[in-house]
Amino acid sequence: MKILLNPDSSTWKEELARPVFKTKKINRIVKPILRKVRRNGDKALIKYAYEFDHVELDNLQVDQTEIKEATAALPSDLKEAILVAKKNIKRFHAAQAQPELVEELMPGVVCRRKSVPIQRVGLYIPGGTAPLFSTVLMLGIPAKLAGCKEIVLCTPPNEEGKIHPAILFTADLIGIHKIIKSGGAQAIAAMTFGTESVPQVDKIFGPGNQFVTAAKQLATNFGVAIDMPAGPSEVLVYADDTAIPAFVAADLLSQAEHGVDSQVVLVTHSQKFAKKVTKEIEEQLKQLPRKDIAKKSLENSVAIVLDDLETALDLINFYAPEHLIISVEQEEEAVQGIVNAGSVFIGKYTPESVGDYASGTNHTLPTYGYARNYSGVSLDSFVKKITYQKLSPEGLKNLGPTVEVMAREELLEAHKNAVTIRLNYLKKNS
Ligand code: HSO
Ligand code: ZN
Repeated sequence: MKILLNPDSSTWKEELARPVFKTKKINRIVKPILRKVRRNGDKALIKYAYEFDHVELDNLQVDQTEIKEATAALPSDLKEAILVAKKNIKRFHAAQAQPELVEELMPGVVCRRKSVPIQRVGLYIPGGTAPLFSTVLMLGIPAKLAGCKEIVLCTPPNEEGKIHPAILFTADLIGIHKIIKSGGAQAIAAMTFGTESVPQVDKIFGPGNQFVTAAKQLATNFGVAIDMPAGPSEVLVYADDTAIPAFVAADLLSQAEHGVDSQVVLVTHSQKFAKKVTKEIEEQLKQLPRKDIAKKSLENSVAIVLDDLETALDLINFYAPEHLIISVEQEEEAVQGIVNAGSVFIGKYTPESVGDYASGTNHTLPTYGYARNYSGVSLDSFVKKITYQKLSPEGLKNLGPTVEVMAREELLEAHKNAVTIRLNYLKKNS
């Protein structure tokens, strides 16, 4: 990891550039997949499972015996851990529910706003090098709490046609019963258009590789919403001399091991501290099973030494990290100064991993600088808000003239008339 000393703010963009995606090339592969799934439904999914996952599937949907087998296969400490995580995530997300809003704005003019669940949602859970059953909790729990009517989960099978037992156990635990053995762009296509086995959905959630991300983006052309534009995992650690270099190194490595394109950044106030951390990284890296992945992503990563808190905050807000760890003496000042970040981890005893699994916050967060304008997934992501208004005769008398004047000025006579006709009626009949 290279160390930069007080880089001028004009160079931040370049020094902190995230890895670029070649979307054109990827879209060229993904578009025909979408087309074929739309046309051939399950048949296309089975064909792609053979081609990409190297498995011949008879059935796309996971059945009850597979769930039972998975539950039996799982060690009890893992089941207990999943239960603890579920409890925290459920409680924190349930607390996000907003009661219906009712306001009488003028006598007889009442407006309301209510959260209504998105009816059909699709959850994508990647398989591959790390089976992210924690993501089943992060997406499934708020979907259930929100009251989504139909929840479908797609995840790729292995070469034996099986899904990781922890994914099955977790899905079953939270009450998701439609689990489809399909991954990649084809799974996104299936949820976008619907197939014989996969229901069409209104919104698609979940992380994935570049093909999944591209397919999700294309799905939005067909009336499907997506959680957010996704990119590789990232963490920025802001630490001063009061932090423990070994902890900081461990946190940086925890995100570096996600994928070769992950990015980790250290912001600190002394070169000496930065050097201690890089030395620690080298030591800890040796022990990691995924050291090759972490090593690659460390090549995209940087330690930045800045003189003061103010500049550090400017840089952090400029970068807008998905995860931000703050381990500095002026902790509260730093926390208050943050305006762009997905989720913030405060103090030296709060590793980012706790948010990935079990603290209660959601781990589906905006990457790639989208923390400037997106929030992470929450209960809100699974609802939409409908507004209502009701006017009594008194209300229309109070508000009608205002609308008549405005409509007249916009030269929209029919709008004005919809009010006038009623006011005249009231005059005649009172
Ligand atoms: N850090 C990842 C989520 C995750 N980590 C799942 C471990 N499992 C993206 O925020
Ligand atoms: Zn993680």
